[in-house]
Amino acid sequence: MDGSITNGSPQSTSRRAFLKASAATAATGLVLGAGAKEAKAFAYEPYPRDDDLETVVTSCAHNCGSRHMLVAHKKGDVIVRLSTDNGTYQGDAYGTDTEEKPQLRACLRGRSYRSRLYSPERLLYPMKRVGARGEGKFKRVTWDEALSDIAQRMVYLRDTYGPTALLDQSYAGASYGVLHKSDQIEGLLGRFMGMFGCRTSSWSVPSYQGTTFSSRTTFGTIQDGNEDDAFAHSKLIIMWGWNPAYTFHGGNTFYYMRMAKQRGCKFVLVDPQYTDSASAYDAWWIPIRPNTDAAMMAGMAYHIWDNDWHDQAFIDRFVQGMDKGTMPGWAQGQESFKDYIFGERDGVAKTPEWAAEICGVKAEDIKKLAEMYATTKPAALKASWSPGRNAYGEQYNRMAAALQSMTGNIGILGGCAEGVGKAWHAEAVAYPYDQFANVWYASIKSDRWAHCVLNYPNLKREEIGLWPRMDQLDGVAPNIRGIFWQGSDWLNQLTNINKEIAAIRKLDSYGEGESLLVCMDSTITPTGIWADYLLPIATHFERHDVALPWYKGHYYIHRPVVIQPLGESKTDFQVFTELAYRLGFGPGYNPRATRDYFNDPTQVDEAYLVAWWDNVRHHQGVEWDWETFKKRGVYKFVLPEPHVAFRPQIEQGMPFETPSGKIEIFSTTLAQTPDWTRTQYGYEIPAIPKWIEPWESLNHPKAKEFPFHMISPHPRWRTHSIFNNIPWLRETFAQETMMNASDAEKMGIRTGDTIECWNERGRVITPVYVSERCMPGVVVLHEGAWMDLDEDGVDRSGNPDFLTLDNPSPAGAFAYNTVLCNVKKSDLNHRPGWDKLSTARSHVFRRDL
Ligand SMILES: Nc1nc2c(c(=O)[nH]1)N[C@H]1C(S)=C(S)[C@@H](COP(=O)(O)OP(=O)(O)OC[C@H]3O[C@@H](n4cnc5c(=O)[nH]c(N)nc54)[C@H](O)[C@@H]3O)O[C@H]1N2
Ligand SMILES: Nc1nc2c(c(=O)[nH]1)N[C@H]1C(S)=C(S)[C@@H](COP(=O)(O)OP(=O)(O)OC[C@H]3O[C@@H](n4cnc5c(=O)[nH]c(N)nc54)[C@H](O)[C@@H]3O)O[C@H]1N2
Ligand code: SF4
Ligand SMILES: [Mo]
Repeated sequence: MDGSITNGSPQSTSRRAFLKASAATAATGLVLGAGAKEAKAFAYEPYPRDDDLETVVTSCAHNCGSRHMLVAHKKGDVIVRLSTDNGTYQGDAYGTDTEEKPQLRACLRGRSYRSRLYSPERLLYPMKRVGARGEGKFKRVTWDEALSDIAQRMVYLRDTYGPTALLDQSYAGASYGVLHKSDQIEGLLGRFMGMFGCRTSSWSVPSYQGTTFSSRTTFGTIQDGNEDDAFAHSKLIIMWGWNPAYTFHGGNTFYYMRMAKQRGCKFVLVDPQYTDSASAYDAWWIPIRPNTDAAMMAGMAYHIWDNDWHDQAFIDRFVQGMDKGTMPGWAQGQESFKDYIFGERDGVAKTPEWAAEICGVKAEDIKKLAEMYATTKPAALKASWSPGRNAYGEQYNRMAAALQSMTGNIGILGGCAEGVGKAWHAEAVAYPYDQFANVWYASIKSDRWAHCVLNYPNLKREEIGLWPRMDQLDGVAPNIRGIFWQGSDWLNQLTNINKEIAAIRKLDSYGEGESLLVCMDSTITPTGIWADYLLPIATHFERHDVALPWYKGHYYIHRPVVIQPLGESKTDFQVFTELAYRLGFGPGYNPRATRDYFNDPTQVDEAYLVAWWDNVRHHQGVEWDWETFKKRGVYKFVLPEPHVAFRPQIEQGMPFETPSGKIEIFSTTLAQTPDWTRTQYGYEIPAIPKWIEPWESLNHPKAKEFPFHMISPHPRWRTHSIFNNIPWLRETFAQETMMNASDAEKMGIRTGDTIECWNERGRVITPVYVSERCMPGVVVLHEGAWMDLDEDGVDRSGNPDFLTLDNPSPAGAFAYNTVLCNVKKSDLNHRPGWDKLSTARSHVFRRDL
């Protein structure tokens, strides 16, 4: 025992000895015959054999970057094993996996889902808070008690504080399904609160609000994506802040990128860290100072023009405002993009040398990349969302669109116009998506809610991105008194957590009954700990739905009720329907249901889904009926050619969905906005893409005090905060901060030490990983760790959102990656996750408090 703790070798010796012994036993068993146990050569004993199990096709449901098939193997009502697509489920031969119809094979998170489903953190009963908010003390109550009290308090808050008193913080926890949705626009909560007559909605998407703005401004749509198989046809792929080996982005991205590699495609990575995607494809790594991407791209544009490598015919035909000749008549004399790049107005030519000073990339490298991109056809500049999750992130994405346009890489196979990158169109909505969907009485920028609460009523509209309906343009700021978290762990995931906690304290100060916090989730979460009520929600294994692809992919996966809901959990739809009945609008909210829906949703859910499927058959030419789809479990469309965004515009001259019908590098809408204070942005946004200095970066004077730029990418082993409590996954990757070897050496820091990263907003503790894969001056810490504050206000889990800033970028981008901090060694313990604490938190489940 002692030996196995202090030193691994005795353990491994005994493991080897054990294996030897069991091999010997098995061998003897064969020889001995009668009397010994019959050898069936079954590896999984004592687990049930496949023949004893029922096999059910389903899929994951979260905001995880993709959508794959899971196959549940169950005995009775218990899932004993999960596997994934093996090619057979659509009726093909085992192993079928083609370029046109690839398998949808699950990642490590999906495959470990069983341990999340049955985790000790599962919420099984409605819980009511009995301690202070955030203390984590709850008692079990009945559904009736919880829902009566919630309904009563909702009415009181609405009637006392008006139709904006309740804040909708639903988010994409349950996304890319057709019936049980938790998003801000098509979600179940938005419709429920809208019909109730009290809702402040949260506009702006953490993922890519700056990118959305860019895609809409430039192309008039966020459907600017190709299907992933188009990557197989590129000759050059520039992964700009894109790491699909880690951060999933569509169905089978890596498979098609490998095909491209096999066909001779070259790869480049522009990123402060050297990623696994780069090493997989032997990419040329260009380390860049975080948040300076727009400057580097401007330098590339200069070099391309300077050498006449641009595609003038493409520009003249399809683009507005790229140069003087393509400025619209009404804007003659205004600054075009080329004017800006050559410094005609500001006297600053955006040369590669100018850019090199800002972004830390050598001018020769900027030139070399510009040449590669402009002279290799077709080339995919995949400008991912992360560098846009920054102060002025919208400028980076618009600048990328300018490069994609000037090289004529839009609308052609092997090129790339992404952006947001939504590709093939999925029929997305099943439940009644009618005039009551997404009704709001005020809308604020999502991560300014704490600012709104803390400063109410002394707020300027632009401070919180307040966006009342047009007829209420002079509306006042909402007096937020309640929050519903549904499918979101937003207290843990939005920016500047300490400020959010201060906002909750302010709600506390209003007194008992004067505010309401409700968290609907399938597990206890760091957010839930702060709620007054925890409502246990059935997972996607426990309710009926259909899975949609995440941004890319052309298939539908059936998602049956695989097992009965654990404990007393109910679906979100059941809960809102029952609450709606209590509040007087049940039949309107869920027209197909009666009140018995709370007891049994089976028939009603089926009816919604059948209606949806009929729509799919009608619009998308699917030959299968609903029963066949249910039997097979998956329907994969085979497209006649890879889907490429804007092909019809380029090949057939269809107009783009912009005001001018062209790709708008010079934006009609932005140029014609007379008063920025009357938009939800509040601040001026230039009509052409420009480099704008972010409010924190390594070039900022503040870097003297806080010399490290922290970026917080998405973890391979989690979906944001989901799966943080799964020990299997934490065995694969650890929450740690990566820093550069020369920085670490100067500070006497070595791999495995514990460090503190801090700035004026917060402090976090993690182990450190010292590596050359991270450029000097940068630290990398993945988002999504379950916050765990100690009594001194230090977060021991290593959640970067204690350090992020909630200031909005003008177009609404969350500035998650605009963070300066400092680093030092620490004696404090890192606490990797709550499973270590689950006994400490087990009072959550106690009935008798
Ligand atoms: N495994 C996994 N996959 C996911 C998710 C998940 O939680 N886990 N979440 C999904 C969701 S909701 C989203 S929004 C997407 C996010 O997708 P992305 O935004 O593409 O992903 P990130 O992981 O944030 O960042 C990708 C890369 O950008 C780099 N980067 C960060 N800042 C900068 C910068 O300023 N400049 C440059 N050039 N590079 C920078 C990071 O080092 C990282 O390698 O991922 C989706 N996929
Ligand atoms: N520092 C930093 N922070 C970031 C980011 C970053 O890059 N850096 N990225 C941001 C991005 S892009 C995103 S998208 C956000 C994600 O932020 P969140 O959406 O808050 O993150 P998740 O961890 O996915 O939380 C979803 C929650 O929904 C619950 N859930 C799942 N299914 C259901 C359901 O059917 N019903 C209900 N009621 N609940 C359900 C899950 O259990 C989970 O607790 O994080 C953001 N935070
Ligand atoms: S990428 Fe998402 S859908 Fe696919 S297996 Fe992983 S968690 Fe599930
Ligand atoms: Mo996201």
